[in-house]
Amino acid sequence: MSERTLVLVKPDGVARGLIGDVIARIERKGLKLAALELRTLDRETAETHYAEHKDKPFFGDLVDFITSGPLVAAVVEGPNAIKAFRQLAGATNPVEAATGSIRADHALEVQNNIVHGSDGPESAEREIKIFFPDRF
Ligand code: DAT
Ligand code: MG
Repeated sequence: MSERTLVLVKPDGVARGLIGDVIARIERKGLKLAALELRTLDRETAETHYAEHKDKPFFGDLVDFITSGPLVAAVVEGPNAIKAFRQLAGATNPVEAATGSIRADHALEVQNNIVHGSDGPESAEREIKIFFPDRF
């Protein structure tokens, strides 16, 4: 069954010229782009997107980071899109991510880990509404 997930190429990925690499991996996997946009988040949108982490010690730094420059927001769809993209991304901490994943190939530290992907159907629906409120 086809499903949708929200993917971000975070400001570090954009600044390092990795938009094309991330999109190429999505396409190579067989997933489809249903929406794609470059934008810079305001703090309120960033805080809403990362609301589940609001009580964590790293929340302030996370919001600073995700609002620090342009990012790419995408809706990606296909069979098992949520898990499929999480597999492409690799584990949150790049030094624990599977060899060959985006985070393992391109990152060293947990905050600057290049991409975001929704972690389940409810978060996907919630996050897609934040980024593309009128389109899905
Ligand atoms: P993921 O992005 O793999 O879904 P998450 O939802 O647990 O991971 O955390 C969201 C982001 O917050 C993550 O991509 C990077 C940052 N983060 C997570 N744990 C962190 C930590 N211990 N220190 C600093 N940043 C952290
Ligand atoms: Mg998460």
